[in-house]
Amino acid sequence: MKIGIVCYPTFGGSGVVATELGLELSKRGHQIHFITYNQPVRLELVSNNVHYHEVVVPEYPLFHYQPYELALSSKLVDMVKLHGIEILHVHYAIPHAYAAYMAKKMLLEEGINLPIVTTLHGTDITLVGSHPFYKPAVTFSINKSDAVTTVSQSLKDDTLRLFDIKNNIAVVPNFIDLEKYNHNFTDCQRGMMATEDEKIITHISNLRPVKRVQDVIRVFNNIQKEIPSKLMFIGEGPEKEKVELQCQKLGITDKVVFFGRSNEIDKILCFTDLFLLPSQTESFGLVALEAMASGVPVISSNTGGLPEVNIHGESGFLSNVGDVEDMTKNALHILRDETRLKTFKNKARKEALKFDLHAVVPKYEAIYKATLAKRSVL
Ligand code: GMT
Repeated sequence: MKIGIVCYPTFGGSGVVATELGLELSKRGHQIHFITYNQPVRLELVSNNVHYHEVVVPEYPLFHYQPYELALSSKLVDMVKLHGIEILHVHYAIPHAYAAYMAKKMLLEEGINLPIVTTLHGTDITLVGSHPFYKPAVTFSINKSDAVTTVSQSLKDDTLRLFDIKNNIAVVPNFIDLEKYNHNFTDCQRGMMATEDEKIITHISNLRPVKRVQDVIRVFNNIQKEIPSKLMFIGEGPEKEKVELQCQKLGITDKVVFFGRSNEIDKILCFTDLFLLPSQTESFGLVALEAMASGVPVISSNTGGLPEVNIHGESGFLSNVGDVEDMTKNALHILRDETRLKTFKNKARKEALKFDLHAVVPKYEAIYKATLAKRSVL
């Protein structure tokens, strides 16, 4: 199949999933066309089956807001015609599903029926999409998609609760390339980050308020009072300054390593003992799965799709949002006993196996095939 993929090219989970999906589909013989405003961060153009087409929005002084949707839908029309793209998979409803619908309408005028598959990722529904300013357009674009998927059952439930949806929604969970995270612990260069007796705790996110990064620091501060440890803090975002200040106030700056954005999270997870994800809301928590695939137990909140990924008492523990004391208690329970820590590490990896990309990617292929088949009888 010739498949167009529209996504955000940044470090966000939706862009990562879209990129990994495209790369795996290309290995399975499909021709993939990424159409977005920058080359996706995890995209290495090493295969002749993978193409990247940049959407350029020309600046014009009259526009207070540059019209990205317009540029994207025009680019989609051009690329579909030029490369014979048969199906379009858009990740994140805003504004991708909307732009895709416009492109579909324009192409219909030329006798081309382009099916649209929309994958909802989380904040496009739970935080942004349901805002009254966007809701009518988001509802419309979801209902006009030829197929709709969500990354967890929880996100499907939220979508049906928040919007008037006429379409079927299939749940296709996020997935992971387990091979990439199958490292030998002795190769990790752990010694560069911590001493023998220190435990390594990690948090990775885009440091937006929804990630509750101050809770990460509170939990870590409690842990390090009991057990010598270091915190690896990866990501950039609006809460970073507050976190730096919080660390100064608590006097733990020397125990926290700020990495900024990183493309090497597999290397960091390799030497990590415990992962913290206390988010306010999380439709899936791809980063928790990445940690688990590295054999790292997860202490997270029990919100959204997280309980579908992080299994309480198996791959880690779940606590109510904001319950720093419970998260601390659970973290210490895992870290205090070497045998228990090892058991949790093994179980985290075992739970991650359920999300192997070889099991999940065929589900998307099946959706493409069914959607294309439906189109031919229209
Ligand atoms: O988590 C983020 O801040 C990024 C965001 C995105 O849209 O890229 O992630 C969402 O999609 C990911 C991939 O499906 C999910 O794993 C995240 O849980 C989800 N984030 C939220 O729901 C807050």
